Amino acid sequence: MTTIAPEETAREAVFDATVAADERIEPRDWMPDAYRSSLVRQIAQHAHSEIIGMQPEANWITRAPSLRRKAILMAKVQDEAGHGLYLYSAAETLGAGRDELLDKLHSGRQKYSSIFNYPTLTWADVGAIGWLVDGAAITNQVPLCRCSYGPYARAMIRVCKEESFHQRQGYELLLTLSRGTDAQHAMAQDAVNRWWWPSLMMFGPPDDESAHSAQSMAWKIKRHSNDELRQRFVDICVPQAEALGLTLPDPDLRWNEERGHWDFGPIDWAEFREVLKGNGPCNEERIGRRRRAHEEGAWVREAAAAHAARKARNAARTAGTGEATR
Ligand code: FAQ
Repeated sequence: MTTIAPEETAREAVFDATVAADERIEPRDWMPDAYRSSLVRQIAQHAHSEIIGMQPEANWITRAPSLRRKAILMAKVQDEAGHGLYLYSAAETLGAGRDELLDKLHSGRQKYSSIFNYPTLTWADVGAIGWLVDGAAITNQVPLCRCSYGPYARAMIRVCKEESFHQRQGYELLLTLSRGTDAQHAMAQDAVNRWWWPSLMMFGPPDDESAHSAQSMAWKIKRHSNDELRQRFVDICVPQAEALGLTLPDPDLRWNEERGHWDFGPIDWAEFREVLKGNGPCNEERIGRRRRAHEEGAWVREAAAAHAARKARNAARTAGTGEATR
C-alpha cells in the first residue's frame, strides 16, 4: 500500500480550496499531475487548432475581391497565429515546450480541431468561417476566460476580443453576399450549408461520450458541457441566420417552448469520428502543409538561436572585460 505524505495532502487541500473559491491556480502553485497533463492536452490542441486554422482562410488571401477584404483577411489570419503563440506560451508555463508540442502535432500524437479539415471552396467560405467557426470558438472560449488555470484564462480574454472582431467580419461579409446578386446569395447559402454541421461538431462529442468533461468541469477548466455550449450556439445562430436572409440546413430546427431552446436534428457523429481518425477531406493536406512550413522555417529558428547565442557570448565578454565584440 502506498502512503501519502502529510505535505502532499496539505498541498492537495490548498489546490482544492483554491479551485473551490474560484481563484486561479498559477504556474508556481502545486497542482495534481493529472490536472497539469489535462491542461497541456487541451491547451496544446487549442494552440494547434489556431495555427492549422490559418490554412483554410489563407487560401483566399490572394483572391480576396477587394483591397479592403484582403487587408481584413490578412489581419485575421495573422491574429490566429498570435493566438497560437499565446497558447503555446500558456502551455510552456506548465513545462510543455513548444518544440515538444509541435513534434506531437506533426507526428499525429496530438489533435487539432476537426473543423479545419474541411475545404474552403468559394470566397463565401471566408464569411461562413468568420460567422460560424469563430462564433462557435467564442461560445466555447468565453467561459474559458474563467478557467481555473491563470495563464490560460488570461490568454482567453484577449483571444475572445479578437475572435469577436473575426465573427463580425464574417457576418458582415455574408450579409453583403446575401444582399448581392442571386449568384452571390446562392454562394453564401452554399457555404453556410457546408459549414453548419461541422461547426456543431467543434463543441466535441455528446456529453455521454465525452471522456474528459466530468473531470475538467470538477477542476473548473471547463465551465459548461459540450452539449450545453452547442445548444447555446444554435440558439444564437438561428435568429442571426434569419437576419442574414439565409437558412440553416436542418429540417428539424424548431423552437421548443417548453425547453426555451431550439431543437435541432441529429449530428453525424460517424463523420466526426472519421475526421478525428485522419480521414476528413483535408486532413492530409493540412498536416502535410504544416510539416513543410516547419521544415522550411528551420533556417529561421537556427539563425535566431545563433543570434541569441552570440548576444549571450558578447554579454558575458562585456561583463568580463568591459568590451563588446562583433
Ligand atoms: N476536434 O472528452 P472530450 C478556433 C477530442 S479554435 C478534434 O469532450 P474535452 C479559432 C478531445 O480532444 C478551435 N478533437 O474532450 C479559430 C478528446 O481527445 P483526446 C479549437 C476533438 O477536451 C477560428 C476526445 O475528442 N478550440 O476555432 C474535438 O473535454 C477560425 C474526447 O472529447 C479549442 O480547442 C474536435 N472538435 O472537450 C482559428 C477550445 N472535440 O484529447 C482559425 C479549447 C473533442 O483525449 C480560424 N478546447 N475532441 O485525445 C475545449 O474547449 C475542449 O478541449 C473541447 C473538447 C470542447 C474541444
